[in-house]
Amino acid sequence: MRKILFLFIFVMSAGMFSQSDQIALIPKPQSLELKKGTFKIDENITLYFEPEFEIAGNFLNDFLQNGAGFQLKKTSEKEADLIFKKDVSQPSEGYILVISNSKITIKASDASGAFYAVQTLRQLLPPQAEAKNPTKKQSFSIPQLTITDYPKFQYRGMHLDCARHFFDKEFVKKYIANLALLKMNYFHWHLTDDQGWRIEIKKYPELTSKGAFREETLIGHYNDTPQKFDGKRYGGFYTQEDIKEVVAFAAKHNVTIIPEIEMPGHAQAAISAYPELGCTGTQIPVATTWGVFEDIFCPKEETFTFLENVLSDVIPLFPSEYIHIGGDEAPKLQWKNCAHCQKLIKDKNLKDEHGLQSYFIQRIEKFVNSKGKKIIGWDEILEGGLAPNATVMSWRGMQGGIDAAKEKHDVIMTPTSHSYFDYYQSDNPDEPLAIGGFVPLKKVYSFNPIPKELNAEESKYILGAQANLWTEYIQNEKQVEYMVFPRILAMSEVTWSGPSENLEKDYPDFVTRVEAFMPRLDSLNINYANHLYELEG
Ligand code: TNX
Repeated sequence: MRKILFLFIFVMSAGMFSQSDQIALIPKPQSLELKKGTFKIDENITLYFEPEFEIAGNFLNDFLQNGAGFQLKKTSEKEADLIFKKDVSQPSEGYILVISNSKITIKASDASGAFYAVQTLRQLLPPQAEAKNPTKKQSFSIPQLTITDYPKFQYRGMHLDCARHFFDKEFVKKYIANLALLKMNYFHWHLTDDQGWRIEIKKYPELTSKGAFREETLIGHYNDTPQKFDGKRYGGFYTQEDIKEVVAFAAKHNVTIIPEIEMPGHAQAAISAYPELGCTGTQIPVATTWGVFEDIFCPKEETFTFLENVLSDVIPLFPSEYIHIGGDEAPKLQWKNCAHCQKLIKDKNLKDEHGLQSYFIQRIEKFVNSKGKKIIGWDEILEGGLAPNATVMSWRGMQGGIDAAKEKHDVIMTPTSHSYFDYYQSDNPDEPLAIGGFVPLKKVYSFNPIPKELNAEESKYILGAQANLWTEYIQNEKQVEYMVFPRILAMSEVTWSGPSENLEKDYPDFVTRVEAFMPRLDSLNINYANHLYELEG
């Protein structure tokens, strides 16, 4: 009944989508005008693209090769049936896709726009086109239409914590490919934490030989009694060759990878490998439980040298203009008890340990800026004074982002309330164990990254939003996907199409498209949660 009602509302409110079985575009384009008739894509269709649109053109041909068993033959602009045309009047990352009875024309002003036109074209093909290696050549009929589209936000991100649990490079590539399908453009790769250091650093081999492995893992809730350990040595890391491979893969998917190297907190794995980086100098193990730990980097010269050497190794691996330096959850007890830290506070005329953290981050920022890159930090970097060029990721709610925007700093919104996909998505008692919060699909869909506290001028500093997947309780790939899908579909629509202005109307329409999208997720072999869309959260 619910389904019929949704379909009814859907057809009434968006006549353009009346072929809902076929058209389930996510994120929803800014405008879509459906025409009568279809266009047949088969091996006789020819292709033209300018060199600037090579990534998009190649993606389309690789996609068709895999899913339909043929490629489009390249020909001249005049003769081609499917052409990519440069059109400087299109907005950044935007495109126009026109499918007529005889031609497909894609117009874009930049490579991203052309790439996203291809993702839309891909979603117009039936889900079977996503399945790999057909036994015989396929052909597909797609509707004639005109789509005019562009993103509301320039930053549309998804995060994955590969430190608490390790996911191999093949899975990370699949994760990135799925972002591309949804027109998301940033992958925030959480590479270091208390429970594991996951990126090879040539100068410091013990970061990975020791710091990438822990003796055993806590299973069960923070408050479970008795707590249990699984008794298994656990770990893994990415070599620099692995990283290069993933970065190259991301580039072909128009995704920028932002690496995160955590400091000064969440550093226990690094300190376990090199105890001199801590304030106590004692040998500690890689953490085996979850939470926030007292052992953090000590603001000594040798620590700064270490971090600068690490960053010098990391920066050339990633084309991203941003490097994420963490900055969250750094307890200050050890800095309170460390004579060197107290002397530094006095010498540099700092207010207290928060001032010292600000000094720490600013020093790192200077170094990162000197390499031509910008830092992003979690909202704790506001405490004690922001580093001059830092972008703030607001996670403990929206307030950090509001404060940063008022100080004219760029902001990425990632509040726990709407974008923590490690939180429960349903109230079903059979849900797999998760961290305590509750973020159902509708809650994600209701997200507006622009807080009402900001005026139009200040709102410009909100670059966009990101969902985070922390993996304390997420032990395998299937569970990663279960937590991410379908909630990421909502985040993609919020950040690309824009926040809903009429939830009661838009949400049922979205859910109908989510349901129609599921066969595509099946074809892509993605595990997803397919229940309880009504929860308000
Ligand atoms: C807080 S979000 C953290 C992470 C945890 C997460 C669990 C942030 C900057 N820090 O270290 O994994 O909560 O939800």
